[in-house]
Order: sequence, then C-alpha cells, then structure tokens
Amino acid sequence: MKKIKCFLFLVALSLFTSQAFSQNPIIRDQFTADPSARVFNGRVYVYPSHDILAKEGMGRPGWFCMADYHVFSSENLTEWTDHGVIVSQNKVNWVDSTSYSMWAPDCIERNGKYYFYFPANDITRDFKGRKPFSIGVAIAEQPEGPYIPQPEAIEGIMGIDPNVFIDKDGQAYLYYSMGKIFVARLKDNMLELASEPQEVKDLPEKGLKEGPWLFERHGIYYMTYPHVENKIERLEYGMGDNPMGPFKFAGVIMDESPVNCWTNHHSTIAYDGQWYLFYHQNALSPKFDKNRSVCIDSLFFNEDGTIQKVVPTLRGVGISKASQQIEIDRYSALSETGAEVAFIDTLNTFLGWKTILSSRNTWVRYDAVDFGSRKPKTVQVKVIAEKGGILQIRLNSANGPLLSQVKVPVSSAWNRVEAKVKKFNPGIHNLVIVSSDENPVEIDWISFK
Ligand code: FUB
Repeated sequence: MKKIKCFLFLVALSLFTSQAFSQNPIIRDQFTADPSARVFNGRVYVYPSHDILAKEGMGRPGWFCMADYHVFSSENLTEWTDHGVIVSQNKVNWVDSTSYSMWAPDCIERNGKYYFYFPANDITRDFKGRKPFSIGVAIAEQPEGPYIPQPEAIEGIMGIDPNVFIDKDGQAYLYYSMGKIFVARLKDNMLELASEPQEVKDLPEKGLKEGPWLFERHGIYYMTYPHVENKIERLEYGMGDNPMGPFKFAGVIMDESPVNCWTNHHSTIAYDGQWYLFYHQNALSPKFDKNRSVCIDSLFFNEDGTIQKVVPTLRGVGISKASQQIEIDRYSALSETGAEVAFIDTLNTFLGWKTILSSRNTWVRYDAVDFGSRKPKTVQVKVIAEKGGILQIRLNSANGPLLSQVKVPVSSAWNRVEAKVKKFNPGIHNLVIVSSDENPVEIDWISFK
C-alpha cells in the first residue's frame, strides 16, 4: 500500500511539475512570453504569458492566443520547474472564457501574500460594443499558488500589461498600458486604486509604448518599456526620482529583434549580486511571432546609473554542470566558417537544435561549464555522422587542453557515443568541441559521467 501511495504521489508530482531546459530560450516544451520575474524567498519565479497556437474557434486567427498562466521557478537560473497552471480563462468570473486574451501578467508579494495581476477581456464591461481589457487580481499564500481570482476586475482601469511596484515607504503603484503608459497608486489592500490613473510623463511622444516595468536602484527609479520607435518594439528606459515620474528618456536597453519578433516584453531582477534582464523572442517559432519564448541575459549598469545595452545571446546565464546534457547549440561562439546551428526537426521545434560541424577544424564553444572536483570517467555525445567523424573535446579554445577524442561511427541515425576522459581540470571552464575530420558531424548534446 505504501509503495502504491508513493508511486501515485510521484505520478501526480510529475503531472504538475516538470524540469524545463536551461539556456535561451529557458523554457522549451511550450511557448512563453512577457516574463515578469521576481525573487521570492531566495528563489527566482517567472510569471509569463502562455502563447498557444490558435486553432479554429480559439480567439482571433493569426493573433495572440492565451488561455491560462503557468509559473516557473529556479534557484540557479538554469534548471526551471514548471508549477503548472495557476489561473485560466474559464475559472475567472469576469473573464470572457472564449477570448484567449490572458496577456502579460505580474506578481508581487505583500505581507506574506502573493498578488497576481493579469489582463483579459471583461464580459462585465462594454467599450464601443467590445469587451475591453480589464486587469484582475488573484491571491495566493505561496508564490506558486494555488491562486484564488477576485470575482471582479480592478475598478477604474481599462488596459493591459499590469506591473506593480512597492516603494520603500510601503506605497504600492500600478502601472499599465493602453498605447501609452499609465500609473495609479494602489490602496494597501492591493485590490483598489487609491488615485486616478495618470499618463506617465516625459516618455517619447510617438509610437506605441506598452509593457511597463518599474524598478528602483540606488535611489533612481527606472521606467523601462517596449516602444515602437521604428517598425517593431525595442526596450527603452527613462530615469526619475519618483515612482509617479516624470522619467527622463535615458536610452535603449535592447535593440529590435534580429529575427523580427514584433513584440518584446521584459522584466529585471537583482539575484545573488547580479542584475538580469528577462525578455522574449520567437526562437521556437521563427515563422509566427505570436508564439514566443522567454530568454535571460545579464544586465549591467554604468557608474552614473545608466544601463548598458543588452545583446541577446543563446548561451544565456548560469553555470552548466558537466554532468548535465549540455545543449552546445546554445553556444557562446562558433568558428567563423563551417559551423552552424539548425532545428533537429523543423516540424517539431520543441525537439530543439543541433550543431553541425561540417569540416576539419570547425568548432563550437560553450562557456561556463562546472567540472566539479572529481575527474569524470567518460564523455558521452549524442551525434549523427553519415560518413563518420572524429571530435576533439577541449577546454577554453580550439587549441586548448584536450580532454578526450571521440570517434563517431558511420550512421544516419542519432547515436550516443562514449569515450574515455584523459585529462581533467577541476572547476569552471569553457568547453570546445572541434571536428578533426573532413566529414560533417551533427551534435545534439554532450555530457560527462
Ligand atoms: O502578449 C500579448 C501582448 O504582446 C503583451 O501584453 C504585450 O506587452 C506584447 O508583448
């Protein structure tokens, strides 16, 4: 009986939590967008939107389609736990359960309770014959839920992209957007406005602005937001000395998407002494930019408090353990010619990518791998090489210390090939895989045992 109970418990656990993948994008078994990241009780939580592919009868074809929200958490920014659905469109009184309009959310803690703010089309309101976007709140005792939605949306707001900031004096502010960015004070109950919404002043006049994210650092208040200055969104910011603004435009945090994702939407956290930018791109859906994926990169400040521009990377953040299956296609650097990354299966992008080393001396480098203190016995690589090949596993550079040499057999199917590890340097190093044969080799992942 005990064994059966234990088995059922494990089955239940596996239904509600699953380990997602590390590196960019950070979640690779579903689409995620509009990440609001928070640090609660020493752990990082991400509250994203959940993009799905619209089918017949689901919202507006070719548009955003979102029916619910998940929350994800991590301690090391590389291994993510999916805590499952926390709020869904068919379980909130005021939400139109056929609208698939659960857009960008946010979550904040106050007095031990977690307040989850989310926009959606409101069946109880009418704006020019439409159900407009309202913003509602769901409350939980734990960051991962269960969340109980309030029966009504917040009175006095029509808009999307809620963001909540609590200042040092305990005053809470709600920011949201509707083409422009607005702010209002919140009452202590976090559910009602304490002031009339007003437009946030001194941000660029022209072009859509949305997705506000307010944070404070060393007494400076940063209003950060996606803005269509040109054709698609880029992340910008203004600096001020008051959460209500005005904010003086201070620059661009991230340029427009190199792969033409129309939206970007972000958040920032300081965690373990480092600042991070969470944002989204359409890496898993290159042909349809309404199916997006959350990424993370490090964020740095200049001495005067201005923000250094963030260039999106595949490698992302965090340290990978050598014993993990390291997806080296999320590379830090590639040889100038002869190395490339492609989807394993373009019809199912959730299978991820592979690295192709097409000739001798082509290489891929993946930074910050922790080899620990004990020498691994073997290295395992998941590979295909139709004509066979030889891979050298090195540290730091294409000529760096040689850890192992892997002979890849002739095969047109994926194989896990193992080789002895000859040399070992304890600690954290950059890992380099070099092809030392003329024939192309495709690599899915590498792992040390
Ligand atoms: O995810 C739907 C909308 O796209 C968000 O609310 C905007 O910020 C944009 O990212």
